[in-house]
Amino acid sequence: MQKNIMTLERHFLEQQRKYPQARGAFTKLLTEIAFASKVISREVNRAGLGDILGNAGVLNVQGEEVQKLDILAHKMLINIMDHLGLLCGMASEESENYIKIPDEFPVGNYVLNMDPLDGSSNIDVNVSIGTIFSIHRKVSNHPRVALKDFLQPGRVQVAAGYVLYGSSTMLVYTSGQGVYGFTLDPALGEFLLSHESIKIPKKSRFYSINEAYSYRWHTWTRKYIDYLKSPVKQAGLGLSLRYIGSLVADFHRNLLMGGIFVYPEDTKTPKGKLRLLYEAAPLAFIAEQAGGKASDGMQDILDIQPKQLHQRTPLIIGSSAEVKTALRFRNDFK
Ligand code: AHM
Ligand code: MG
Repeated sequence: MQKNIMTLERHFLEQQRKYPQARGAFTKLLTEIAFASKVISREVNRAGLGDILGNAGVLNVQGEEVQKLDILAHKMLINIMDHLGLLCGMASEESENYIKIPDEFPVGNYVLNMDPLDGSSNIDVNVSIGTIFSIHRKVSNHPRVALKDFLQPGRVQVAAGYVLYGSSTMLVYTSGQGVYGFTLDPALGEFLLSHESIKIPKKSRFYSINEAYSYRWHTWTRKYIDYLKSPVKQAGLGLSLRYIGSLVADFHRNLLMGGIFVYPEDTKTPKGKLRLLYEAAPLAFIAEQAGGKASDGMQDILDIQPKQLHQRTPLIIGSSAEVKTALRFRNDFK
């Protein structure tokens, strides 16, 4: 018998039935993020063409110049999300300050943190990139929105996810009831459930770190990576190195295949490079829901109380056992 085709909409309806806390507003919010990601996906797929048209001096249909994709993704998400009455504000990697909902629109009970298009070095060269998002409840008493609404630990996220624009477009999300992956069927324009209850494999196959920076690593990182490459470890596991330089793509591969991603603190970036609110925390939520682990070296990423919107953090994320081993090295060789 043919399997039921599970669209995102049907999945959300079923989730709503199972978990009454997944209310309509929340479902609508995720649905609109998915819609925005379809628009971004279309633009990403036409990126090369945009350049060709741009070079020919042609403007797009709105008569605007072709924009950089990350800015376009940022504007697209704001444009699709700001008037729905679901959000009270947004924070984006592309905006220094948080984004308020314009006065003419009502505010809702949720906050959206996002990296509209992550993997900037890969955007122009046709290599996988992604959108990362994180949703929190409004916590301040402010009638519209306050900084406090954004500076919440990852542990209280109500949902988080990413969209990977790769060989296909995939949306992976969690709302605390497991991790689900949907693949975009380009002909239907629908996300269809392709990965149910994703669990990160216990056995690691890959490690991901930018080895070019080894000259600036601290001792623990050098010792840990040496250990991963040692004959003893290799004999047991046969780990391979993969590093795309797009966090979403590196994380996604390790989530499905088993592995660890490390962007550590080092002499050039003492606090790491990646951003807590819209890169590390959402992926940490997914990692934990998939049975994995995420740490900054001292505590779980999800327990960090953010102090700034664009706060950076070291990130060690992936298969639980592998992350624990990395933490042992960090503890033993400070
Ligand atoms: P970005 O937000 O400017 O794209 O930077 C984040 C990206 C991540 O996707 C990736 O993991 C990391 O930067 C790669 O950095 P590096 O080139 O230093 O290894
Ligand atoms: Mg980014």
